[in-house]
Amino acid sequence: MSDQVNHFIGGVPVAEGATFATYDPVTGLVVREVREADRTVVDRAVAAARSALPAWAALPVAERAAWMRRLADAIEERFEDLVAAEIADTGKSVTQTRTLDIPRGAANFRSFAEIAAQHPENAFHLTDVLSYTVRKPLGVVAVIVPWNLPFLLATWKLGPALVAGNTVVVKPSEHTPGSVAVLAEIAASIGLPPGVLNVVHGFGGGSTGQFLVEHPGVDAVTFTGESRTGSTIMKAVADRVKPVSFELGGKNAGLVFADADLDAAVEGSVRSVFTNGGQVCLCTERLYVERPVFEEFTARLAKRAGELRFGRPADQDTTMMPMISAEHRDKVLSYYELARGEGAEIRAGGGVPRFGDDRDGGYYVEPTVLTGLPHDSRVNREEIFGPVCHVAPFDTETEAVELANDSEYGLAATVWTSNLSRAHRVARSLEAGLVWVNTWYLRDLRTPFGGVKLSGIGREGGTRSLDFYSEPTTITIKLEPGND
Ligand code: NAD
Ligand code: 6OD
Repeated sequence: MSDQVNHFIGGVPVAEGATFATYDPVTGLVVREVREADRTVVDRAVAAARSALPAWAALPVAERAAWMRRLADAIEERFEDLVAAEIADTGKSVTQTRTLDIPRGAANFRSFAEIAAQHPENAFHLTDVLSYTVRKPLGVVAVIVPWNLPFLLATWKLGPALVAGNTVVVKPSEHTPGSVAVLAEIAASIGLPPGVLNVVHGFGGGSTGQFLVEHPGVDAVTFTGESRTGSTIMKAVADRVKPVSFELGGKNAGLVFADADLDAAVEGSVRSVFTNGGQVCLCTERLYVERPVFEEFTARLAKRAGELRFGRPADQDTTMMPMISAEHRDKVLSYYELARGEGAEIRAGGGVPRFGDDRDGGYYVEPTVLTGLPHDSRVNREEIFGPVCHVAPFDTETEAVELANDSEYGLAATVWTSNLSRAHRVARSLEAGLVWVNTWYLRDLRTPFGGVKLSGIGREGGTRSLDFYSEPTTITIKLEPGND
């Protein structure tokens, strides 16, 4: 793709609007110039989606599913372009990008093609009454996504929205326009009907994102991002009572019991705390460890944190990536300072790595392990979204569950134990949409995905996604008795 990112409306690139720069998190240097969609451009995108809607919605689901498979195939053909675009915007390691971010894009389209094709309509029969439901698309759906897993999260919503018969206008994060811009090229190259998938670029509040969600021609909003932004969007669409699906922030707990396989718990926690630089909504930021193993676990986690490798994205053994922006790096560092101020013991990290090369202009922070903070400290309450966790001891199972649940968020949790009954009992007691036992971020795309409390509204995943992206109409027929 070129260094200039344009919108994609009605099947063609649109080079309109002021431009803004994006920056390479590895070096802080400019990556590309991006067009910012103003209200006029957003109008055009919504109009294109609206005009494509009747024909797309009228296609048999099997044909829309076939389009989803073609998109998946084409993603695999443009795999390396997508990997390059994602790395340029985020500074992710090539290893992660090749194994998680881009393959999940293809899997998202392929899975929802299968799920939609097998999704039955309901029918209910009483003696002389037959009721059944038919599903219709919502219409034009606005898809607004963040920067941490740009391609994975956009396609996670596009797959089900499109296969359900909606047309979409997607707005990637202002930090990470590249991979969705390649997806637009892919859509054009396979001849996806113009207007079915439209892409507009720009910022959020006071810019493209706000213009899009407020637009009267948008029938529903599906959003992934910060809880505060979710709340703002909810207010913006309240007057029109638009359906919303929100996947929001987390302050996820991990519980490590003394009976756990400690090697697995340490390595699993290294993944759950530091993957993607801790910039995954599912990452663990609060670890509670049963007292007999607290010291050993914490020491081993801190040692492993210190061993993570700040290589270049292209190096196969890179395991630590930069923060997305200077602003986000400063936010994470402000929590490291706050932790010091609140009296934390810094068991690993706590600062900024120095490289002596161009990476000193990038947005790196050290992976950090903290102990010694009170449960109600801000560091333990607020989502930081960086490579950092606080570890605290607990004495009883009840206490562990209470500590984990004492949060405004409720997205994900991990439980490390070798006691099967405890695993079930604790998992059911946790106030979280997702609980992983002896693993982390293991996904089956057919399962409901989402959070409780400040972490979101609704569930996507499997048929739940199709339920959100469509409206059922119940048709009830009074049957004449004895006429059959
Ligand atoms: P963000 O809320 O700042 O931005 C997300 C998207 O919303 C961006 O495209 C942004 O431009 C847009 N936006 C911002 N303000 C808007 C407005 N007023 N109207 C319309 N659009 C607006 O989030 P972020 O910083 O990009 O992402 C990090 C956050 O996302 C973290 O809180 C993380 O936990 C959360 N997240 C949650 C999940 C999940 O599945 N629950 C997944 C990934 C990220
Ligand atoms: O794996 C997924 O489907 C998903 N929605 C992940 C979200 C990750 C948050 O950063």
